[in-house]
Amino acid sequence: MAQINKILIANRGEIALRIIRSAKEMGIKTVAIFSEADRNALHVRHADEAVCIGPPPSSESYLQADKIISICKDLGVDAIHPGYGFLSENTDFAKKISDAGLIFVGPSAEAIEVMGSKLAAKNAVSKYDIPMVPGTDKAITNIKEAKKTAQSIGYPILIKASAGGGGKGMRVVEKEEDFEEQMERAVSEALSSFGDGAVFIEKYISSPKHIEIQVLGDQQGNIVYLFERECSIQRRHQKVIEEAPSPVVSPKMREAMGTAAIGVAKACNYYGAGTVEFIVDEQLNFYFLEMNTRLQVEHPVTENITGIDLVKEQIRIAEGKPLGFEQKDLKIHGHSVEVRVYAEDPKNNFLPDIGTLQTYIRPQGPGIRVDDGFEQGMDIPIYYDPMISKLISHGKDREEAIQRMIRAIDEYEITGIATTLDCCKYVLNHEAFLSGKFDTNFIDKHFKGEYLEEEASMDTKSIAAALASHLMTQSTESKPLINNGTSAQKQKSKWKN
Ligand code: MV4
Repeated sequence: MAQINKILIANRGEIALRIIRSAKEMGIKTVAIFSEADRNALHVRHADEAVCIGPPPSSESYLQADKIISICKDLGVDAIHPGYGFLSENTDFAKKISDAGLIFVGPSAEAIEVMGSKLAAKNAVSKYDIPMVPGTDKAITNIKEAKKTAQSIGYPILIKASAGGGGKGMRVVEKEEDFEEQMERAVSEALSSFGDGAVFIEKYISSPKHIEIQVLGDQQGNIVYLFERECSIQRRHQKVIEEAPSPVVSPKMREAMGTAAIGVAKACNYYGAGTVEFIVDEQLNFYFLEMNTRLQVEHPVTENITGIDLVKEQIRIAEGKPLGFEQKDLKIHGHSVEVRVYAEDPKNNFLPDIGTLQTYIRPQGPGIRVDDGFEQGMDIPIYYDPMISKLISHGKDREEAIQRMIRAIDEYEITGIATTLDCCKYVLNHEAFLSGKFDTNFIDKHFKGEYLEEEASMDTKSIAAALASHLMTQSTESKPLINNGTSAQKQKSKWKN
């Protein structure tokens, strides 16, 4: 058993800060790394030590594996937490860390490698009776044979890149005549994007829900599942709203999915925190898609409903400690929702909006958590992910968690940058969302930028009406319509929300 005394966080933004906080609570010293664009970032201020690692582009800073490892040697660091993105699912990085005698806070390099290849993953889990979408389990080499397989599966089918993930390199084929052309495109796309042209086919599930299971495993071979997260509200493979538990998963289905997820984890001798992704069809059949071998952005909703700090568990597991609980000790407590606040303009086709956070006031109150890495006055750098923060609510049931989230969105004041907050509020109020009858097509199907414009002009109308009635009553005691203590800009954002 190895004790971790000093940890380096190979990441930035909200997740770096999130990890620093748990490490501190465990009495572990923290080291931040930062690029020249992040000199004033919160993760730098919160860490015990911080080292500049290079110029702003990720390739010259947060992706510099060798530099990161050499900093660990210089500062007497004994473990590296990779967060999500950047080097978190890089097999070579995990290998280099253990070769340097350091601890990687994550699974083995072998598990990362197997799950990084869709075909290797399918092959690894094949002995575990995991439901999978009908399709091929080998790379396609012969077009004629593949066409026959597609015929027997039935169109539409989906061509996927083995090295792909998160929706990259996928192609839908509606009918046999299109098969060859789409296949050629898929292979060349896979080659240019991943340097690996291996593709396979699956039956295309047209309106799936995306439901994932959080797992935790220790180095002794114990594995538990921490229930599901519903992640169907997404746009262009970027998640927008997540919640736990899922409104459509029954206790029986939960147990079946949990058992399948444990099978997937066992198939690669998994330890650490991991997520097993499933797609769920309209009849609520679930199929294994892939396993993410990292801590995920949406992990806080699971923390809320289980009461478990996933980062602390990751660190304890990396130290070689056995899990301190069993499956039967885990219960679901209430309901939790997360919205991702992106610096994107939903009125302008979600184009990234950069600039300065002129006003930045976080919501507070019961059951609200904000994970962010910014403060008022800071710039959102153009070099990285446009996510400003994650707003997370927790309530006794789904209704309370949603209403609490809407209340918190109204409290959140952000000016200077367009954000996706209004879009999230629109979704949270939508009948299809409230009823749980939604799938991964929700945003495309139900949301248009103009809806927000309409709302804004309605607000203008109601202001005019209030002003008219104010002028007509002319009471000397009446309160001013506009609070002089707040700037006009702040007011505008409040009304817009
Ligand atoms: C699918 C699918 C339909 N049928 N596979 C997209 C991301 C990658 N992890 C797998 N994805 C999908 N695989 C079959 N056989 C539809 C998707 C998909 C999707 C999945 C999860 C969340 C959002 C999605 C959005 C579009 C397509």
